[in-house]
Amino acid sequence: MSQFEEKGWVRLPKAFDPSGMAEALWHALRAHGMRPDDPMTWKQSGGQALADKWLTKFGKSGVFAGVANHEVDAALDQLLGDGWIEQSGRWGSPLVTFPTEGGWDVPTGGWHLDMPPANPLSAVRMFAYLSEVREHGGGTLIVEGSHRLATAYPGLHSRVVRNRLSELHPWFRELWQPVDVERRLPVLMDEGAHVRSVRVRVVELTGSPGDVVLWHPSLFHVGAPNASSQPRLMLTHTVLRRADSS
Ligand SMILES: O=C(O)CCC(=O)C(=O)O
Repeated sequence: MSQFEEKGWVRLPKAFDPSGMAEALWHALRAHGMRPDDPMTWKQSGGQALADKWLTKFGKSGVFAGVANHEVDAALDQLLGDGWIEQSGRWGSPLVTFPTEGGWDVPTGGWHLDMPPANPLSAVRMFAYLSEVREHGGGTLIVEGSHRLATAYPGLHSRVVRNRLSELHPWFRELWQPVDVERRLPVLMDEGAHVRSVRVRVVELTGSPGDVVLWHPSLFHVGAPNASSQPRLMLTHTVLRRADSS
């Protein structure tokens, strides 16, 4: 079993040349009053990524098209065969989270799947890193392995799958309705659990400029607080399996 099949994600280190991309993003942020050297101008968004329409539009303007190179294409071929669409040109929506003062934790709410479980794999989700995203620096949290449990609930949406998994195992209840506040983080992030023979664990997707993470659209995930001193700058994008692809 490949890492993607087993854990639901795989990193392509230094997959693209990030030169100039963070600067281009800052150029766009500057036009909306945010400056890299002035934290007073950094917009707060409840600890979550900025969700402004202009930012999404800017991301799809083609300025980040260089992420879609041969290395990333080849990795997508391996996962989806050669029948996929939407990779080139329009990469990708910026994920910008500015530092918050509230400290870092594993959120209880907001965990979701991006697509209902489907077989064969209907899409691949991607993150591309434009800044250094270190531990507790706003990297997305995933429940590694959860895509394999989610396949038992084809076509169902996040809330329903969440309820079913909570009924299935106390580890998921601790994630979403915590009781043991002191031990919650080690239980979720270090110990994990075996559920129906699948190892699950909360993993923080950190990364360096140029890294790409490919991940399963039915992996439980959530945005995390940025407790570092630096803004998190990433991109996200989806490629879809072509309907006529085997
Ligand atoms: O801001 C984040 O890290 C969460 C991103 C997310 O939920 C998504 O891209 O589907």
